[in-house]
Amino acid sequence: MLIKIRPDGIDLPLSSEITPRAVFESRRDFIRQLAVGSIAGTSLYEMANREAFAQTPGAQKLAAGTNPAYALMSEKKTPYKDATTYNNFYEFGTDKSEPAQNSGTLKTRPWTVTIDGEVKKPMTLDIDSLMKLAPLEERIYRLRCVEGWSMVIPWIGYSLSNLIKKVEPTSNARYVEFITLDDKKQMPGLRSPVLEWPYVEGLRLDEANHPLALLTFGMYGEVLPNQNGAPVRIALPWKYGFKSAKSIVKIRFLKDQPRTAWNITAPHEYGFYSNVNPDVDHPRWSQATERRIGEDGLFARKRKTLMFNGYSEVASLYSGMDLKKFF
Ligand SMILES: Nc1nc2c(c(=O)[nH]1)N[C@H]1C(S)=C(S)[C@@H](COP(=O)(O)O)O[C@H]1N2
Ligand SMILES: [Mo]
Repeated sequence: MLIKIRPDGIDLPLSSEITPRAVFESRRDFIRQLAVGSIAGTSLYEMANREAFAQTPGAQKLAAGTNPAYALMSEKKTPYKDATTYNNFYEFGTDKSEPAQNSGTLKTRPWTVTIDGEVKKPMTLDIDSLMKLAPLEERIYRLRCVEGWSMVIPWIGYSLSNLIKKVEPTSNARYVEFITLDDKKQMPGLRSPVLEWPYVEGLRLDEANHPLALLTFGMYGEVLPNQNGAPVRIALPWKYGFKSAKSIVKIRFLKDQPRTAWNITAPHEYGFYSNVNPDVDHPRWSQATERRIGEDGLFARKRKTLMFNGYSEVASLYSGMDLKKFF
């Protein structure tokens, strides 16, 4: 076994020398399928991501074309299985496996989202009307959790800016707050005081208007599974995962910076901005590298974490700001 050690100490096993059994078997299946001609209509790209397409039987499909301007095509998608069984959603328990096990009690229809505060046109929208407010598109984003792992997920939604335009923020609006459902009957985790409930998050208005900020209704070609934040969540690929609030019931426009769930719990560990930044360590661990979920195993290498999680187009939002101070 040859393992190249890079100067930065990150192990890079040569892919040609490592063929884990699962990969070997999936290649064999692939060849078998070629032989019986069952892959007609399936792109090579899909074949290369085949385990990312194994979805929940009976799940409601949600079709949307991929927007190539916002799709990481060069990275392998996280297998659907991992993205839906390794979750953070404390309203359903703090173990990674608990949201998938416990979120069956979440009732996602009927569901309304209220948008109010500093807007000229406050509104309460039924989830299905909200979903139709702008054309849905698929975007393949990296999601980097502050805990040091990442995934590559094909989300379905539209830029939050579409909704912001509809409600017409007043000149006082400088921040946007996202508020998650807070119902003990549906969310057993609310009985535990790990966080202050409801789960709240927030953005500066210009961050919320950045085209990357995705109001998200689906993933992997289907409506969001409950454990991933059904029926609507936000996806902010340049920020740590906890900024992307799930199961949103209220979006409020504010003059002042809102409090946020993790900042309330541990203010010196989690700031308001929480941009992915390999140069600012968490007080208890480094943020320099990350583990890609689905690549675990003896030879899985750690990836270097990129500034803004690789989304350098957001840098201008923070020009002139000391990102060590505003972490
Ligand atoms: N309401 C709510 N939203 C939440 C969380 C949560 O506990 N409650 N966890 C956050 C964290 S820490 C992460 S990493 C992402 C995980 O999203 P995923 O499970 O879809 O990958 O959701 C975020 N949104
Ligand atoms: Mo996270």
